[in-house]
Amino acid sequence: MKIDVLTLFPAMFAGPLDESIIQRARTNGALDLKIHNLRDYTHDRHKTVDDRPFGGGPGMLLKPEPIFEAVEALAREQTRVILLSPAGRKFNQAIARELTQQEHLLMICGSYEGFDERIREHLADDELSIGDYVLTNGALPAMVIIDAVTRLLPGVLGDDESSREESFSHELLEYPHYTRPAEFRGMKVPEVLLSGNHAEIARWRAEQARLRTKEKRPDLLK
Ligand code: 9D3
Repeated sequence: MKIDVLTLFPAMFAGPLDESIIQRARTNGALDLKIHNLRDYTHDRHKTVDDRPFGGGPGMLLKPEPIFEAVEALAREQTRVILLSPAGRKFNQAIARELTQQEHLLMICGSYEGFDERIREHLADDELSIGDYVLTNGALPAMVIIDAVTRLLPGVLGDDESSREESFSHELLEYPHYTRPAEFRGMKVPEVLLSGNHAEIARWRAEQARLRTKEKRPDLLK
């Protein structure tokens, strides 16, 4: 999958996507990620990306010209153009799975300044938020979505990670896990896990997953 990101803060992307599973996906070719500075699509001396709202009021807006030019330079026929903003539909695992079906994503990060509405109306195929809290810009949300989508791409997780993914994709919280030692500072691993009785262990785990979900995330059971 190819992902292009348009942002005012390209330096924020150095680090989080250069480690671990995402870095492996990039080196093995599953993910082709490019970060673009919105200011590179301006033409004036001051590299202006924003302006004051018509009709007055506080704050500034991202102006249409640099964003239209960037999308015209970066998007192709099969590109899904995604605006990141607090007003978008809320990102979740189902949307992550849906996005894995796209050949090319172009993610446009908002800043604390909103978008001129014509960007939303004429460029965006989709508008996403990562949750109901206020961030300073859309760079972290873009990285969150890239991380969630990339790990689902074919060949990115190893066989072991993939089968764990499948066995936990039935939308409950996980049961409690323990490793050695069987007793640590007086804290004991539940006896059933040491019993060797696999049917009983499976029953205990299923029960724990249900209890834990009911306690911490009752919304998942509805
Ligand atoms: C709260 C009123 N606004 C400020 C003038 C709107 C606003 C616009 C842009 C507030 C924050 C931002 C910056 N955030 C994002 O661009 C953003 C975001 C977020 O803040 N929370 C969750 N998901 C996302 S996706 C993009």
